[in-house]
Amino acid sequence: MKRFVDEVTVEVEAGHGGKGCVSFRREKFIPRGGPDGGDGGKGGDVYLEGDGQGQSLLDLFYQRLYRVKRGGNGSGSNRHGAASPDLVVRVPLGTEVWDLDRETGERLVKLGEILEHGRRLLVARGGRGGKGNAHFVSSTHRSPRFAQPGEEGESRSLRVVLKVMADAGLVGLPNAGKSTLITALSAARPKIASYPFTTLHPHLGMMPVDGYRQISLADIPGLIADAHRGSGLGTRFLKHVERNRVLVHLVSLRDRTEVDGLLTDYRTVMTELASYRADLPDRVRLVLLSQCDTVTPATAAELTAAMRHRLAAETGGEPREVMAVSAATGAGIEALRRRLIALVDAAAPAPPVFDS
Ligand SMILES: Nc1nc2c(ncn2[C@@H]2O[C@H](COP(=O)(O)OP(=O)(O)OP(=O)(O)O)[C@@H](O)[C@H]2O)c(=O)[nH]1
Ligand SMILES: [Mg+2]
Repeated sequence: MKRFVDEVTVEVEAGHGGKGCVSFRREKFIPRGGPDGGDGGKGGDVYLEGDGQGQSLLDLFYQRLYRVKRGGNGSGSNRHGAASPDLVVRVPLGTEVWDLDRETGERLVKLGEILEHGRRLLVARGGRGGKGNAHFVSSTHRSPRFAQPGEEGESRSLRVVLKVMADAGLVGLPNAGKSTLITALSAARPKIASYPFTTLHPHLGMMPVDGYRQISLADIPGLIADAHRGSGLGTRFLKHVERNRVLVHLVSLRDRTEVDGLLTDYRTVMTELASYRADLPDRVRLVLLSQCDTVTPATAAELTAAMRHRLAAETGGEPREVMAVSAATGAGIEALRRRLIALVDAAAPAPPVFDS
């Protein structure tokens, strides 16, 4: 994928309204026609619009200024100026928008967030057109020689922040096999390699469900101990976990013969999720023991059962679901696909994100 941008500041300037016109009817043989100056046209608005295909804010990184033309001026014979067209800037789902103080760069107020394809958020309103002198006739004022100028369009400095939004997010330590798995489930092609932190930013993939529907998956960069304090890729990417409805936690079986090692890996990531946001561990609906082809089938089965048992004892309540899969051989992948669909269907939408 091209460069990934998840935070950018842009300037938006809606169109000013066109000027109202001062004009008097001039017709042959009618010496003193009445006022007939038309109104100015409205200036165009600036909107951000959700684009379900969008993956990053790269376009906004390259174009930082969005300015709309002013509305057309009114003219004689009561002709109104044309409204100038609105400007629509497409952004990926999960984008939030803040109004910035131009002086200090501080965030003043959150203007909103865009979570649905096609949903528009007004970020700068165009000015109304000025009224032409035809509006100002009254019994005492038969021939007004004034008209309104157009109203100014709003102008703002915006901080635009993307928190990747997906039905299911894949989390785990570096090298757990998240990118390999999303490649097996979707057409996404993040880089895969045997060194940690291969994935440097989230990748979205679409897993087909049937002809009409797909489930979005997010491959999130590896998390390590103290990620919430900034270790590894740290908080930069933890924010991309927040908007996933379901989390799938990958724990690699590679070189494992006992359940304790798996539990250590598992807890490391769960602790980071909880430190970032207390309700994130609950969103982990599925623990995947990945790379199961690297151990014997008997070991894989044994460790899966042991992990299930230990996690059930740990939570004391609802047992966590545990499955073994191999993205390399395809073992367990079909079953995983079916479980993912069911889990996403059963999950509530992700709760509101932190304003960070
Ligand atoms: N044998 C086997 N190897 C796998 C499997 N899945 C991943 N691997 C290997 O494990 C290594 C890490 O895989 P990645 O998919 O890059 O791991 P990741 O979790 O995305 O890692 P980061 O991006 O660093 O967080 C690569 O060398 C993969 O080829 C599997 O199912 N079986
Ligand atoms: Mg990866």
